[in-house]
Amino acid sequence: LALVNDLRAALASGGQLELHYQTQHRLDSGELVGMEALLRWRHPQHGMISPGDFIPLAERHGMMSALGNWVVERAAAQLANWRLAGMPAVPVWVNISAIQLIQGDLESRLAACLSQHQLPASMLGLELTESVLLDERAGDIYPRMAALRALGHQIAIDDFGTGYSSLSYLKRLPVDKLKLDRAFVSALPDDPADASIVSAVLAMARGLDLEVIAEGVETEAQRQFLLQHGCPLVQGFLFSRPLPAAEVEAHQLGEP
Ligand code: G
Ligand code: G
Ligand code: MN
Ligand code: NA
Repeated sequence: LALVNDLRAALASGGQLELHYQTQHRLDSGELVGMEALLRWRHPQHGMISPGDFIPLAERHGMMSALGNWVVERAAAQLANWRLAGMPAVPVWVNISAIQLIQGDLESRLAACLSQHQLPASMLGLELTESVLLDERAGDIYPRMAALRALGHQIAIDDFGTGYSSLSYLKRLPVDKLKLDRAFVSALPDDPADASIVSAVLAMARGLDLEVIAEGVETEAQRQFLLQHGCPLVQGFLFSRPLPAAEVEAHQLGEP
C-alpha cells in the first residue's frame, strides 16, 4: 500500500517518472524509422521499478488513465524538443492501455497535446496490444481506431501473436503495423516451430499489406533470419536498449 501512495505522489509531481526510448530500424539498411516510448519509475528508495510491476498497480487503483495521459503529454513534449534540437523527424510510438480507450477522451487528449506542441498526428504512433483490442469494456473500438487513423495517427498491434485473437480480425482491423512479439524471436533461427511461425506471419502480413516490426532482436543470427524472410523493420537490444532521451539524442546527433 505504501507503494500505491508513492505512485500517486510520483504521478502528481511527475518528478520520478521518465520515458525511455528504444529506436526502431529498417532491417536491411539500419535506417532509423521510429522510437518506442517506455515508461520508467525511478523510486527514491527502491530504484528503478519496471512498468510490468507498477502498471498493474496503477490499473487496480484507478491511476492508469492519468498515467497514460502523462505518457502522451511527455512524448509530445519530447518530440517538440527533439524537433528544435534537429533530431531526425521519426515518429514516437506510445503504448495505449485499455483504460485509455474505455475512458473515451483519448482522441481529445491526443489532439490537445499535438496542438500545444504543434506536431502532426503522424508523429505520434499508438501501440495497442491484442488484449486491449479485445477488451469488451472499450466497446466497438474499430470505428475509434479508424477515426484515430483518419486524424493521422499510425496504429500498431503490440505483442502480436500472444493474444487470443482470431486471424480473421486482421482483415478488417484498421492498423498499419504488427509488432511481432519477442517470444517468437528469441529462439530464432534454431527453433523450427518459431521459425515456421515467423515466416508464416511475415508472408501473411505481406499479403495483407501490413508492415511487421520484429521485437526483441538481440543477435546477428536472428537479424539474418528475419532479413532472409523479408521482415522490413526491427527493434531490439542488437540495435539499442531503451535509453533516456538525452542518450538517444547524443547517439543520433553523433556525439564525438
Ligand atoms: O520496458 P519494459 O520491458 O520494462 O516494459 C514492460 C511492459 O510495460 C511492456 O509490456 C510495455 O509495453 C509496458 N509499458 C511500458 N511503457 C508503457 C506505457 O507508457 N503505457 C503502457 N500502457 N504500458 C507500457
Ligand atoms: O510489450 P512491449 O513490446 O511494449 O514491451 C517492450 C519491452 O521489451 C521493453 O520494456 C523493452 O525493455 C523490452 N525489450 C526491448 N528490446 C528487447 C530485446 O531485444 N530483448 C529483450 N529481452 N527485451 C527487449
Ligand atoms: Mn510496445
Ligand atoms: Na511488444
